[in-house]
Amino acid sequence: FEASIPAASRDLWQQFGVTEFQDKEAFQKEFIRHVETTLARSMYNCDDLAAYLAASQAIRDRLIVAWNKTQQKHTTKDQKRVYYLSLEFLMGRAMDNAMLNAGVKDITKTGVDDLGFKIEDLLEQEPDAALGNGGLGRLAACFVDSIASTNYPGWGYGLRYQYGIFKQRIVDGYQVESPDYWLAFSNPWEIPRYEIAIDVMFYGYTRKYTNDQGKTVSIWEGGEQVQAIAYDVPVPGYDTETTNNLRLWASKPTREFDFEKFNSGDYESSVRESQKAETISAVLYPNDNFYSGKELRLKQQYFWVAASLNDIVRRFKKTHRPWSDFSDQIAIQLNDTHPTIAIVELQRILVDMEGLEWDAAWEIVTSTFGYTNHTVLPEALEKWPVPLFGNLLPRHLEIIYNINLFFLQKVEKMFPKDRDMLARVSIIEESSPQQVRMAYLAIIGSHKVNGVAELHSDLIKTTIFKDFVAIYGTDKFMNVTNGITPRRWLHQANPKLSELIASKVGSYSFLKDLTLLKKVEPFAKDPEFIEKWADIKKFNKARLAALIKKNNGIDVSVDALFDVQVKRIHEYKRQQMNIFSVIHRYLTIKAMSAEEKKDVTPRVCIFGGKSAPGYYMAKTIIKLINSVSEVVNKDADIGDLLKVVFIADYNVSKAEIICPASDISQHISTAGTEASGTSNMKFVLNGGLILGTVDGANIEITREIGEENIFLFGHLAESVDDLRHQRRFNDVPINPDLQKVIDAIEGGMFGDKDIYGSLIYSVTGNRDYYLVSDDFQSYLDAQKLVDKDFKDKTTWVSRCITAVANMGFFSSDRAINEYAESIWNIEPVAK
Ligand code: 73E
Repeated sequence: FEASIPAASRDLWQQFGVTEFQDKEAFQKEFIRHVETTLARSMYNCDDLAAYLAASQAIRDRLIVAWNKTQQKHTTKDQKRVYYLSLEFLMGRAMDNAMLNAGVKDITKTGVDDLGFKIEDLLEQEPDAALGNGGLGRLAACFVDSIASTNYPGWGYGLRYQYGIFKQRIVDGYQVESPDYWLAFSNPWEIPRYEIAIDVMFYGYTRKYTNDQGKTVSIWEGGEQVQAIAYDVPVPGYDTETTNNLRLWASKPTREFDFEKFNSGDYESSVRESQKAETISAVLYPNDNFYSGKELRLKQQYFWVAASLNDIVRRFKKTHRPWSDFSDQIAIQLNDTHPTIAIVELQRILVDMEGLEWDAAWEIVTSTFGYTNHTVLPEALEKWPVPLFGNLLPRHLEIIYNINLFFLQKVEKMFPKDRDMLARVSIIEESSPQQVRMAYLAIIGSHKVNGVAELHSDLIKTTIFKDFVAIYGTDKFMNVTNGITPRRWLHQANPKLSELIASKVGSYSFLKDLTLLKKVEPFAKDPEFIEKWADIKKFNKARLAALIKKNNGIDVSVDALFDVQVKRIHEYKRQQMNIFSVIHRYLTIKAMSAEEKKDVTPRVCIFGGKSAPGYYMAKTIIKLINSVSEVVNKDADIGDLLKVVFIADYNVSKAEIICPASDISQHISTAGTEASGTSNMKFVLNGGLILGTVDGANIEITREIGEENIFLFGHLAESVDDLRHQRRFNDVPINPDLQKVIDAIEGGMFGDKDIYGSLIYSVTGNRDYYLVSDDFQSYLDAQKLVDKDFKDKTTWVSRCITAVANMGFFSSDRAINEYAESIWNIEPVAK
């Protein structure tokens, strides 16, 4: 390496090399140094924000030292690595996690305490890194934590959005969005690498010419050019030296942007052009489980993919290995179809730039990529209009046509004369305009395709990808059930429960091997343990009650049953069914005598979640929840028997407060629609029970914790099509209890009924696509059972303990080990 220090000077470097602080005093020295130099403050003007920044700078230094060692080791060992390509990384806050994983939590806590600060106050200063929408982005965050914690050599690649997911406020019951400018006070958790700048092209045209060997080759002459600048976020593993990298790209104008315009005196328009470059990575698209075919989104995808692949290929070329070694050294995982263009980009690099033969290149490509599908919802599947695609990426479209040609030739041979089959599996959909089906391209260009929970992985094989199973056989399709990191979702979110568990396990080893939770199972019958467990739940409920008081001004009793549904607002997740059942409960209590009321289990119904800004129905559901909340909470007949709360701006940090505080959490998607769900895992791991449908990972959770410890209801996935058909073509009456609820809304009980017209129509009419009416009765029955069972406190807590004891399977460490063994073929790096 050219910039390497000459041997004669190296002793000095080693002597003065930076070391990681090991004790409180060393931390304090670093802290004060950062206050006084990095921040140019002093003990006379150091507020919580400055103290947070100084503490995080000290911890950051520590991470960087570990990061450097890890990267050097990985370079020397030169083992196969994985690159996880995700357009979303919903990381949340970094400081608490960094302290925990680096093992310096106590040092920093007492360290700042001596210096006049409370660690909790400093942690509160950090804005969430909210570079994701929901489950898909949070999964990527849990996965990079687990890859580091299990010592695999792996990097994440994503975009450094200047604006994360919008902030949500509730005004007059409606969602109002405002931008999330999370970088306002600088970001100590990233390292800008201005020297790693990669040119990325768009538009232009392709040209064929004959090269020296007489071969006809195609080249892409781009129009627009921008630069990708790398920002590295260290990802520390828990209780290990391994600190991996999350590389996020920011778009910048190229250095010599439009000199012609500049020189011809058109300065303003040349500056305007350059500003346009920065918009590429400016904002995260705020749609969850929904595809919107905007050109800027495709630009984001190509920008990020081109920069990442350029980086990966550059690193590979430094090893001077032959191209045939590529997939022995590199695995690339596609988090949904968002990075699918990477398949085409690698083929382009190998064929157009590096001169490989098509077949040799394609062999390398397909053995490098793996594709994870996260949804079967048709409205979420990416399809790009051919004209838009060909305009932005003309050479890539040509390559896709070639990939498709060779693929269809193969299919033709396997299924001669099956014209329908060819049309069905073609990457190009023959609509007008034609569309590029990204999921099909992803399957064809990968060696493994996986779903994210058993039911989901089965469903993709029998529905949306059925034909591809006929073509490739079943081996290519597999399941890796999602998981969550126990570091953030148990220890950080619920330190008291973690401590109680550690007292029985004997150590915190369960944070590295979650199956050790099994050791608390015998204590599910131990009265003393049950009491301690119950006290912790109460403490966590009080913590949430305080947040509710502060944010909503509502008083809730910690003795009530806390019933929580927090997740993106979506019709398929059925928050509408939940709020309808809350209305039903309200009407029922209203009709009770004083005597009857004594039997009611008091409940706090807690909702939270964002709607995509353009999703009218989801926004209507939010409005209804807030209107119901208004009416119910001030009704003197009801008192503490029922409270309804909508927590605004649900995000990772709030989830860390909410998950440990539930008695019941709801995961009630129409069967077959929620691919996995991961918050279901978080709630159970924190000692709450689930009220849910037979969908996604709920099924495997049931298998692990026992069906006596979960409240399941509703129709099964296999009946859904039939029920939809029935409703569409026959006169199926609407559930009578649901009808009463609708009458109440239409009677104006919750304000202007006209607001809810389309919402009501969506569950009546002859559609009810999400089977709200069909499932309503069994939902109410399950709710009743919950009310009854909650009265027996001891049995309830005992069930919670048993459930937690059996949650070991849902660690993201387990998921990562499965990916590593059966898809990536990588090994952990030895000490
Ligand atoms: O069931 C969840 C799953 O747990 C699924 O809906 C979600 O992914 C989680 C992690 O596997 C998901 N998000 C998206 N698709 N599936 C998505 C699609 C387009 C844009 C943004 C997110």
